Amino acid sequence: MKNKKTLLKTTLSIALAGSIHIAHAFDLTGTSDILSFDPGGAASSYGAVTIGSYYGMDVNSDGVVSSRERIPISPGPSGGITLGVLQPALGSHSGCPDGTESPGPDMPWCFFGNTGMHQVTGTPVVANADGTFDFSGWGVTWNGITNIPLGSSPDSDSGLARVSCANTPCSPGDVRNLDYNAVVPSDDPSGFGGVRYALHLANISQFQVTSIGRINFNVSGGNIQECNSTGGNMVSIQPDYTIPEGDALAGISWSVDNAVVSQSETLQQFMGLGSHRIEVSIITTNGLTGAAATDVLIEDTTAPEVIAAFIDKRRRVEVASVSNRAVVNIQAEAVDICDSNPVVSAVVGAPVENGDLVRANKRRGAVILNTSSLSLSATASDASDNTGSASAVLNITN
Ligand SMILES: [Ca+2]
Ligand SMILES: [Ca+2]
Repeated sequence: MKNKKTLLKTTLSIALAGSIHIAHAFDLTGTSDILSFDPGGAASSYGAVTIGSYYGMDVNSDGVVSSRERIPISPGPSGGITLGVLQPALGSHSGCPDGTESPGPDMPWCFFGNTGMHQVTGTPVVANADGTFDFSGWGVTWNGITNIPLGSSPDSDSGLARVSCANTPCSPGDVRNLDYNAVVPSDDPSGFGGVRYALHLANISQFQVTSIGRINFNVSGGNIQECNSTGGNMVSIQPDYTIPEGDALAGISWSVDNAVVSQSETLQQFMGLGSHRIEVSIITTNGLTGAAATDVLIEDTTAPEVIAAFIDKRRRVEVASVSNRAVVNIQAEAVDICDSNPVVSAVVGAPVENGDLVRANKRRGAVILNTSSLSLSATASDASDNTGSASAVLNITN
């Protein structure tokens, strides 16, 4: 018996030596890819467990693994589940644990008076890219039965373990727990065929979640857009991202030019002329986080619309020709889509000859000049230095 145990331990160490690093959406900190967990909180081998890690069997077949159906577990000699390698447990037997066992992911426990241990055979536990863990190789050795496979269930997430935050809402530093459900195969020799099984690993502390992946932006009007109202544009930005199945959006925060402006899923923000840095950060219920940034440029490339006209002072209509001694008003104004107050300048000119006489009367707003026509030229510029112009001619008849 002594020799057999030594041989089995040797086999186990070879399997562990083949450890491969699995890089996925989840990063593991520390020196090894071991999924550690807190030990269960009840001392009795079969009793109520309310804290820590446990497994449970729905032995009364009411569809629920109640607290009274839970058995606390604690990490095995390797510190927990070693990712990427098989982790067989050897030496299960009748009667409760006696120290002769070679444990795998967890220490031996006593279930219905007999010793059992969890193990990973056939397929190693690995972290999937979508944030789940592959538990299809999960199982138990109990009461001398080599393996009771617990790698599947009739549920849609058969063979998949899920990670969730201990608290709601989740924060990036929150404690993570792992939950896994399976059903004992109906033809299992243990006598527990068809019984539901649940695993809860509390505080998988070496385990850190990372990004939900790439976030894209749908910017109304595009990342470079023409100013379409006074001072800037109202911009709507919809983030485009993917959250793993079984997870949900828990929080979102938008900042524009380093100031937090919104916690709505869609950003609605007025942005003035110029370039703006838009940043979004997202956290899911399970604690996955994501962040991304984009730039939006609001520019004004449109010149002001300029109106230049001679207006008959009495009739208030634009005129192109007036008789001698008529009085007209100068109209020289501009409107701009983006700039509410474009700068306008205008000049009036007239064809003259050498020796012509000009009599000015500034106080009365009058110039007496012998000419047959006047020309008005107006220019306007907006805040972005776009310039528009217009002109008008007034003919003077006798
Ligand atoms: Ca039950
Ligand atoms: Ca403009």
